[in-house]
Parts: sequence; structure tokens; C-alpha cells
Amino acid sequence: MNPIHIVGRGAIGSLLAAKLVNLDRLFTCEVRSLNNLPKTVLNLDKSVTRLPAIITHQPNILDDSIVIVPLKAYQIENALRDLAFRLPKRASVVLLHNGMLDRKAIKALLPNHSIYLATTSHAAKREGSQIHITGTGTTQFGLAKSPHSPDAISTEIASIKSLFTRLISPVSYSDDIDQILWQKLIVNAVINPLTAIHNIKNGVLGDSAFTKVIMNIIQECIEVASTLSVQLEYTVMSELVRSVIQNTANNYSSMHQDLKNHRPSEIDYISGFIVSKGKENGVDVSENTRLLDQIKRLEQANENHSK
Ligand code: KPL
Repeated sequence: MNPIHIVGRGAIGSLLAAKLVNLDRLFTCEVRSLNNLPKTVLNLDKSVTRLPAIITHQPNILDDSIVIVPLKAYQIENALRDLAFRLPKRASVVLLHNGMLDRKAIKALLPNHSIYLATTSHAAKREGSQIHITGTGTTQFGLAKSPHSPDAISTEIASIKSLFTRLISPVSYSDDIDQILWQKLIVNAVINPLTAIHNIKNGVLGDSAFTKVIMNIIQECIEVASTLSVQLEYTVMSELVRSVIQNTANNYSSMHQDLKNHRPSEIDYISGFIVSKGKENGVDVSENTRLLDQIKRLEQANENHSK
């Protein structure tokens, strides 16, 4: 079995840590600061898992480790820069975040390691010093790049799949991770800014008052994706968005929670990504631009408030 290393103790990092504790699996975890870390996880069955204390910021990462990086999109580049000189040769890295990163920059940061991209709809949120698991979902991952042989890559994929199956199942490996990440991006481009701007739970977006704006967002995103050679169907995307709104009706989106708690949001990696790729490729992205600007204003207001 590969050693496991988790970077950070946010909501999803803690969810993974709690699952490992419940399985009696040893793992290491690194954090930027030892202050104010969550201590327990409230599982869906209402049982509570105590998270192991972290006594050192950066424990050694063992050879052959699966290194899971479940951070906010805006934290990933720095985290990889920091990991680059500590990763043992045969470690593989799995990035698990919302939004789209600059793939070239990420690949350049870890030229000698396999990088996998993953997305999950398992959900958790922080309440004081406890992480609450708020829903189960599905997990998909795919390869971004690897310097290794096809055989070595197959072994890595099997190991990651087997690990994730025990932690955040059901899990599937995709040869076309871009399709999957774009689908998740569109779900986030609809739900996250709208719920944060209107201060509502995800389910309220099922009201007919939001039909037009949701349609515009999805259409713009699909056009941008197509200029980047990712083909998505409007009806499929609209149905996916509708089902996520329904299945997470009682949740507040991560962007809603970020703004409420005066944390930076991932808007630059969600609507910001759509807007910048749209402008680069001559696509009208006015609806996504409006959302981007509104979230930026809310972030600014939060910043002014805390000065
Ligand atoms: O991923 C999410 C998020 O909140 O970031 C969704 C799917 C919108 C669920 O809330």
C-alpha cells in the first residue's frame, strides 16, 4: 500500500483524514499554520471522528506516496512550489479543487512527477473547530501529465482508484479529464456566484426567477469550452446543473460560505477563468463578467469592513 500524505486541513482535507482514521490507515498531513485547525469531523451518521493532532508543519513525505492536495484553487500554485523540492522521486500528486488552474504553470512546477486532477461532489463545511460532512457524491480523476512509463502510470492509477474507493466512492478514472473538469466548472459557474450574490441556499436556484440567468451562464461557458476543443451539450449541462441544485438544495455553496466568513473566494478560477478565456477567444461572456464583477465587489466590501 502506498503511504498517504494530505496537504492542508480544510473541509475536504479533514473529510479525507477522518475517513483514513476510521479505516485505521496511517497517513501524514502538512499544514501552513498549526493555529486554529479543525479538531473533529461530524460524520453523516452523526458519529464524531477525532482528527490526529498535527505536531509538525511539514512531516517527511515517504517514497511512493500518494500526495493529495485538497486546497482552494488560489492556494495550489504556492503549495506545489513548496512541495517541489520535498517530493520523493516516486510520489504522485492528486489535485482536488474547484475551478480551473493554469495547467502549464502547474505542470512546470513539478516536471518530474505525475500530476492527477480530481473532482468530487462529496461535501463538507467547517463549523467552529468541527468539520461537518454534509453530503456524499461521486469522484472522478484523470491524468494531467506523467514522466513515467505507461506501466508505471497504470499502477499509479490503480493505487489512486483503490484509495479513493475507500474514502470518497464511487470513483472513476477518466481518459478525458477536461470534459469532467469543464462540467464541474459550469456547475460551479452557475451555483457558486449566484448563491453568494443572492445570499441563498443552492436549492433556491430552482426557482423560475433564475432560469434565464442560468441559461445564459451555461451557454457562454459551452461556447468558451468549444473554442478550447471541449465539446459540451447544452441539454446535458442544463440537466446536470439542475440535478446538482436539487441534490444539494439544503447546502450553502463554498463561495457563499467563503464570502460569509470573509475569506477570499475562488471566483478568479471559476467565472474569472471563463471570462478571460472567452475574451481571448472572442466569445461574448457578459453574464459571467457581471457575476465576476459582483463577487469582486462583495470581496472588496468584506476587505474594507475588516480594515
Ligand atoms: O461544488 C460546490 C460548491 O459549493 O463549491 C457545489 C457543487 C456547488 C455544491 O455546493
